[in-house]
Amino acid sequence: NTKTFIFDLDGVIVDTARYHFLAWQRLASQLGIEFTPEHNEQLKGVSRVRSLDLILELGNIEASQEDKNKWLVQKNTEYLSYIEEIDQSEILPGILTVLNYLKEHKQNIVLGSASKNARPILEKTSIIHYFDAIVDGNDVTNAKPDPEVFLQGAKKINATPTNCIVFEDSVAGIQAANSANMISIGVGEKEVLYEAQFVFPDFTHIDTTFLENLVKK
Ligand code: G16
Ligand code: MG
Repeated sequence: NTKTFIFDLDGVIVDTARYHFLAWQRLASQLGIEFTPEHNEQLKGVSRVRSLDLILELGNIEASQEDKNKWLVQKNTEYLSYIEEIDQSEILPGILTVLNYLKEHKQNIVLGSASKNARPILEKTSIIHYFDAIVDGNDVTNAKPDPEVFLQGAKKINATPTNCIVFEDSVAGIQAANSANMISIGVGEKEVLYEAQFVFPDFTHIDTTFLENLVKK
């Protein structure tokens, strides 16, 4: 039995969600907008452009395209400075065990991320070789909750969506997986990710019996 396991990047494989938050928070405070971790939940998995729009809506700010472009560059420059020196130590607990298990059992491993910075992160953390296919923010036109990123991932290795399993830390990502007709597994808080078919606090709670059952299904 071969299944396709699709991993989100930020907040699932690496602890970069907090860097996105810090960079957005800096911009928001500069614009006089209060931006809390609760607000940030809605930005997770959402594209850079859409994230800025959500923050501006929060502060009731209408801006010119020129200003928006400037702020997008500013946010990304700050984010890049955080990830510049990222290494294996920022891989989230339990991830390598799960990736190794799936590789040993000849399962497909795919990346489905909204980030345009996904490839350099996979390279710097030395895990890019695990992935049979990579779909990121440079490939898709419709951001999560649209299922495009996951459907493209499945297509790249000729997998049927119902044979795909998605790991996600964001509400938008879980909704994307569900509308792609894939099995959705939330990594994070049950209260936030209640739309997922399964939720685990982190990958150390996902044991091999659970994975084995997904493969057999
Ligand atoms: C990620 C993050 C989002 C971020 C988006 C775009 O997606 O969760 O917060 O806004 O990518 O990232 P970038 O600005 O680097 O292109 P994911 O899908 O990996 O969680
Ligand atoms: Mg994420």
